[in-house]
Amino acid sequence: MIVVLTGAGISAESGVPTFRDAGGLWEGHAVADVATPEAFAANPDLVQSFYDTRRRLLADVEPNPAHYALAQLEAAYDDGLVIVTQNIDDLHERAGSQSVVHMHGQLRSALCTSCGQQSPWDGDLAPHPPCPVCGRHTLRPDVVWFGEVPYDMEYIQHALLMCDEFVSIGTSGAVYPAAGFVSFAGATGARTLEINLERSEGSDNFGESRRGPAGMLVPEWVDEVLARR
Ligand code: BJW
Repeated sequence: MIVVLTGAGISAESGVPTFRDAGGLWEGHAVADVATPEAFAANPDLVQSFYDTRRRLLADVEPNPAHYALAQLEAAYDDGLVIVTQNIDDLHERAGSQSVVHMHGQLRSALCTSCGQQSPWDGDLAPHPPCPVCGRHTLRPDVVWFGEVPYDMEYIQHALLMCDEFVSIGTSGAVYPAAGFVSFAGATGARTLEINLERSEGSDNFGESRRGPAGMLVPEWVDEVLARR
């Protein structure tokens, strides 16, 4: 089985801004200033607006060759492929991938802080619409902020234990627990490969690192995997 971890870099060539590259600021705010429960408590309208803007951007972007190559691999690879994405966009699904775990949540979902219900959501949250389930005006973006526990960790840890190959694509390796997955998978004997535009904070932990744009390197890697079956 192969586990693929994706980060903001895989969606960069689709036009989705990354977090920590040059320009990775939103209206002058660093990600740490808008992606925390404390920021949301202090300035909910600012934080809702940050996510409303990104949700609207989804309508203007398309999957790129890296997303499509992973979907092609999943369809053709009999030994199993799990994509664990830190991204909250839906570009993997729109490319055709089915086995996708969104460990940091999803833009197209709202979470009610009163009743805990997750609801599919495509509109803005800044106007404080009511929760479709309990009616309270307490919806927040269904995303995982610093200090919160990522989604589906048990499932991810099991997949990491079982995999023969772990591939990380387009992530800076700056945020845990995702940054620790390579060590976890490597300790159980999995082959580990990093595909990233530049050297990342985690590069030294991988058996192999390839540098370049995901839109070029991921299709090449998928061709290699399919050729060696
Ligand atoms: C390209 C490219 C191209 C560009 N092609 N490549 C020490 C140890 C362990 C934990 C901690 C620790 N200290 C603090 C912590 C906790 C904290 C943490 O990690 N802090 C760090 C600052 C150190 N972590 C947490 O709080 C997490 N929760 C947690 O640990 O709970 C405890 C627990 C865990 C497990 C079980 C039980 C309990 C939660 C972290 C939540 C992160 N949330 C965000 C926001 C999500 C919503 C949103 O999208 O707004 O997630 S922050 C932001 O960073 C977002 C991203 O998913 C995440 C990672 O960013 P990513 O994807 O790596 O993007 P970039 O921009 O950093 O990098 C892009 C890369 O792509 C670059 O390298 C480019 O070069 C490359 N690139 N173009 C290929 N074309």
